[in-house]
Amino acid sequence: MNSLLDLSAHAQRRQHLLASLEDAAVVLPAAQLVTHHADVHHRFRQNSDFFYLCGLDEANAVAVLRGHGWGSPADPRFILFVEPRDATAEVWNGQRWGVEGALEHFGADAAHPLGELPERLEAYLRGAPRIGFRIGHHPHVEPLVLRIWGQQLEQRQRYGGQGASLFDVSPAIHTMRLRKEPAELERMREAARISCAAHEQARQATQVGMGEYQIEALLESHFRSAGARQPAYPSIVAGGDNACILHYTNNSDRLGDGDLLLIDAGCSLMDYYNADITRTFPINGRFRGEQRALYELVLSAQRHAIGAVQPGSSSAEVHNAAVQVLVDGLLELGLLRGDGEAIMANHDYRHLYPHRTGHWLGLDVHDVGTSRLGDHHTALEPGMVLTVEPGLYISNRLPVPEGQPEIPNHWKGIGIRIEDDVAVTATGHEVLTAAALKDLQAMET
Ligand SMILES: [Mn+2]
Repeated sequence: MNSLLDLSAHAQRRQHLLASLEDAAVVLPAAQLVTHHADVHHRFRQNSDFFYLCGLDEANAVAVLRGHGWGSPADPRFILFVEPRDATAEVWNGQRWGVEGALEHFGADAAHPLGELPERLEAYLRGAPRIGFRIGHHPHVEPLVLRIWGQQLEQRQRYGGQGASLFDVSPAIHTMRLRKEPAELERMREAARISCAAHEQARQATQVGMGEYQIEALLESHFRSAGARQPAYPSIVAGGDNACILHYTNNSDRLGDGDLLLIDAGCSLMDYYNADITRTFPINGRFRGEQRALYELVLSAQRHAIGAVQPGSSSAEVHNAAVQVLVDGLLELGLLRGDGEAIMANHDYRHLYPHRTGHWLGLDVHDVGTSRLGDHHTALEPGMVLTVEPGLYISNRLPVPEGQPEIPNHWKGIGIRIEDDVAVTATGHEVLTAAALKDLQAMET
C-alpha cells in the first residue's frame, strides 16, 4: 500500500498547480473499478492525473484543490473524499486508507467519507471564481459538479455578483506531466530496465514451433517476477505476417521457420511509470535477404530519428528524420518509385509505414501533453520522454498509391518495428531502453 515516490513530490505538484490556478477550485476524481464481466472487475488502474497529484491508489476518491487566491487563509486547500474504513468491505476487497489515512498519510487538510460528497462539495466550491473540472470523463461526479455550478449561476442572476466559470483543468496538469521530474525519470529507467531484461530473455528463448503465447507468458512472467504491476499495455507477440497488424494481441499462432518475430511489450511499475519497447528478430536466428535489407533500413531510420531528439527539436522533426531514411531506402530497394521529396509530401509511403514515429511516454503509455498547437510544434525540452519507433509493414492490406509499384510476393509477410524510449536531456538525449539489444548481429544469435 505504500507509494514508491516520496509523497512530498505529490504535495509539491499540488502547490505548483495551485500557484498557476490561484483563483480556482479544482475537482479531480480518481478512477473507478471497471467491469470485466458479470460481477468481476478488472484489476484497478488509477487515473494518472489523480495519482500524479495525490499519490493515493484507491478507487472512487475525489480530490478538491483550492487555490490561494480566494477564500480565507485558514480554509483547507487540499480536501479528499475517500471510501471510509469498513471491516466487511475490507475483508472482501482489501485495506483502505480511510479518512484517517487521507489526513495522516496523504496530507489532506480535510477529509470526508465519500458518501458525504453530495452534501459537502457545494461549500468547498462556494466563492471560487473558477471551477476546474474535466467534462466527459467522470460520469459519477460530473452531474454533481454541473448542478453546483448551475446553482451558482442561478444565484448570480438573482443576487448579482460573480458566478464561477467552469474550465478544463487537464491542460494545466498535462503541461506539468509532460516534463518529468528527476525522480520520475528514475522510475522510468527502472521500468525500462525490467522491460529490456524481459526482451533479452524472450529473444534468447525463442525457437521455431513455439506459440506466440509462450513468449507472451515469458515476458509477463518476468515483469511480475521483477516487481512490476502488470504489462503497460497488451503485449504484442507477432510472428511473420501478424507483425503487419499493428495492434495484434491475439498471440495465438506458432512461430514459423524463416519468419521474423516482432515483440512490442513493456511493463508498468507499481506507481504506474511505463516502458514501451519493440524489437524484431529472425525466429530461426538468421535473416534472409529481404528481411535483412528491411531490418537495416528500419534500424538506420530509428538511429537517425533518435539523433534528432534534442532540446529545441520536435516530435515532427524526429518523425521526418525517420521517414526521410525510410523513403530513400525503399526507393533503392524498388518498393517505392519516383521523387523522394514528392513521396514524402504526398505521404505515398503510408501503405508501408502507416503510423507516426513516436508518442510521449510517462504515467500513461501514450502520455498526455500536446505535440503541437495548431501549426506550432512543441519544442523538445529536457525531461520530456518520447518513444522513437519507426517500422515497415510489407503486406497487401493497404492499397498501393497511384504511381507506386505493386509489392512482389517475396517481400510480403515482413513486419518490422524498432522502438526505444528516449528522454530529452540538456545536451541531447538518453536512450532509457539501450539495454535491449538491436544490432543486426545481436538479433542473429
Ligand atoms: Mn509505442
